[in-house]
Amino acid sequence: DTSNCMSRIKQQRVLTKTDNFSVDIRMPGVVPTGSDTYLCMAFPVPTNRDTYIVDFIPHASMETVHHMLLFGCQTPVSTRSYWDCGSVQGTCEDEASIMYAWARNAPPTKLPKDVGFKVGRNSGMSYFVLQIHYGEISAFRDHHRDCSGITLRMTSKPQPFIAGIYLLMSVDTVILPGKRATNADIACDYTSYPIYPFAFRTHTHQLGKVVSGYRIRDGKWSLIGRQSPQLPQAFYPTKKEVHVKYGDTIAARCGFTGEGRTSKTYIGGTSDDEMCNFYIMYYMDSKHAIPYMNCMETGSKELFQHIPAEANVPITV
Ligand code: IYT
Ligand code: CU
Ligand code: CU
Repeated sequence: DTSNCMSRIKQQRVLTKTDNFSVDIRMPGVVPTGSDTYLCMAFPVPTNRDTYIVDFIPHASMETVHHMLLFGCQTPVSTRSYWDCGSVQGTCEDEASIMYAWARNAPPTKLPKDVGFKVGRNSGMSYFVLQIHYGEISAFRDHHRDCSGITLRMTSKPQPFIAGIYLLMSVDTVILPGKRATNADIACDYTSYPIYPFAFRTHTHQLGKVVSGYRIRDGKWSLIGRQSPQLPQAFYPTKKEVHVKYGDTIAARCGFTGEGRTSKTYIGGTSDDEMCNFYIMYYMDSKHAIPYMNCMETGSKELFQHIPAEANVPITV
């Protein structure tokens, strides 16, 4: 019957329209109190139902913002309008998952078509937490207030592929003072459904020279990404298609130098400590998607004997 059919089309159109919406996450006009201030703000995910982030639109002033990170989690450290989240306070009480990174002078990566980050209170992601690292305080001499942030383009339409993050991190690296080169190695067997990496991000503090991530299949090492952690720590697009499937190994190495230090450097939260992180942003078939995975194992010496030489070559910036 025509009227019925027309109303169905109409309804669908309305649905498609309201399926898409935007969420604006902006600092509430802040003035950092010193150089290198980290400010965070929490924003409740606006719906209980599953929704998908399909695009990120950054709004950041180059002069004031050094970097921005967006996390998802269950319980932010605070729900005040904003808080100081430098090394001590942090972002979330529970585990935070990184979803987006903007860094000065780095082009931000787009999600591929049909790929979305799944959020919503039912999927264990109740809050967005925006972290902004403000650089030089001198940029605020004119007493302006900062409203930098990110607009999320969202949809309630289920996406064929779910975006996720695989984080490799070292927990026990010690860098000896004066020693020219120390490696932090991380490796885990991959035992889940296929993931399709499309971007990667490296993170260390001052002593990191190069971070490389690989898939190992039948003894062959394939590069997922290699970057200097001294360059803007954004997500960079992968250059080659390297899929990861059940039975593969995922591995990463961070190259550090202990030169210029007079005491041992450990993994930790301050800028005098170090970190070794390799983040893989991937998509996965939504049928069996796992949005976050991590690897904290050191891998065997024998395995890392076969790492490509490039992983030991510092990237000069
Ligand atoms: C000890 C360490 O390496 N911390 C890293 C990795 C990390 C990230 C997240 C650890 C946890 C997380 O929930 I997300 I537990 C670290 O803190 N990395 C920083 C940011 O916190 C994301 C970075 O810039 O990569
Ligand atoms: Cu920064
Ligand atoms: Cu760190």
